[in-house]
Amino acid sequence: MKPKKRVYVGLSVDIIHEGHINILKTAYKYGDVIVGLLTDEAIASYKNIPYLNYARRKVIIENIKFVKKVIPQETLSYVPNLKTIKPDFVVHGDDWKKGIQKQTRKDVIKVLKKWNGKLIEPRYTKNISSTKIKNMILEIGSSPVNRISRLKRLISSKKIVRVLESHNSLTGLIIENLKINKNFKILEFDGMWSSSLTDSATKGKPDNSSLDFSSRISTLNDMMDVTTKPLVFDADNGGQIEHLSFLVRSLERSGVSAMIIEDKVGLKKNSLFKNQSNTKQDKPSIFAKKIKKICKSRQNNDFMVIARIESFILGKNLKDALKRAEIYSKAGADAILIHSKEKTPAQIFSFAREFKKSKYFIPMVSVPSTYSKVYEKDLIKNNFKIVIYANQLLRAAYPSMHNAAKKILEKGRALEIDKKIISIKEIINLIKND
Ligand code: SPV
Ligand code: MG
Repeated sequence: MKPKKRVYVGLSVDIIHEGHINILKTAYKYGDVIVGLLTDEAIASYKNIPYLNYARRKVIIENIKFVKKVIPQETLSYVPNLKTIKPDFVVHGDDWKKGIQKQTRKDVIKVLKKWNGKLIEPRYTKNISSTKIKNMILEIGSSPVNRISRLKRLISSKKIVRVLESHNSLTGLIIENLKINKNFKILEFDGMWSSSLTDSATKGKPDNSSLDFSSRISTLNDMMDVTTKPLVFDADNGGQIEHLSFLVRSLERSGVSAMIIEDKVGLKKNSLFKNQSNTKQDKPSIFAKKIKKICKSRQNNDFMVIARIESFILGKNLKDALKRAEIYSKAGADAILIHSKEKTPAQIFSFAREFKKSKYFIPMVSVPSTYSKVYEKDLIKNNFKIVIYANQLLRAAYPSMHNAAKKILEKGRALEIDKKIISIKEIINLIKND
């Protein structure tokens, strides 16, 4: 008996639908179907991570009668798996002729030629895709539990998790919906940062904790109502240790994925202020107690506590920062934010180099406000896992609003500013109402 032909199908299948079944059924007609199931990391390299993790997706695909075997496809490119398997056929819907997968398709055709393999492209099942179904589900609402865990999953599957400051629902929606295509990849922000600085400024108050946590949580809930992405909460120094468990409970209930606490005491001052006199750093052992308290209070282990080290802000040295990082990590912190107000990332990179060698190493977070020239690719090279763009949306909005107000005063009418601002039609249609 002639051995059966080998058919390769690359799939992500987050949510299985009739389009996938159609592809697998077609593939089955040509021989034994080997599914190269894209790993979470492979998917994260070009779009948002899947709802279901690799292990769960694998169980689903393995149990489809048309499938002989499931193997991991660890890259977006099919080439490494194809070279190993040398299939007689590759089956893929014809939708990849256009758009971001165009290049992947070309590479498949090229490599198949080497052993006379053939590409079969059944007509794409119209009006259905995992992304479409996912968006429909997301619109119905995402549960706080799902949302809390999402940040940890992003950290384990992405090279770097991109977080942008959000100070109200509208900025939350920008972060939620903005997607751009660049180099055959879909780029988007992974989550929101609820910043004490921009939340306070939006309410006309200084960033010195004059905005209490109930007000901060109220803004937070507004944002959570209309978005689904994870949120990282700036909790200043966390307040009194005796009150921390209540704060953790409120944040978890709202679906927050991580809280960041900074190791400063006394009247709070924003870290980017030049003059930090009268600002003191907490004793590492006392701050460690706060971390432990948060770990003990949380109900969901995926709710992360991130310890923010202010040594560099207060003029202390690398040794002090490193000593603290180890103590905080030992106390149970899930990640370390090493803060700096230098113009270059040299300071945080020197910390990263040393901390990486420590047995207490945990993921690192960067906030490139003053060293904004740093590229994400360099943060990745230096082992940073989260980047927080901490204030840019408010800084973008304020000058634009100020200028509009000024122009109306200057001209005695609004016409001159009309061309520079969103139209009435657009603003009416900005928020969906169905
Ligand atoms: C914030 O955005 O409120 C922060 C970061 O805590 S910083 O402004 O740099 O202190
Ligand atoms: Mg802050």
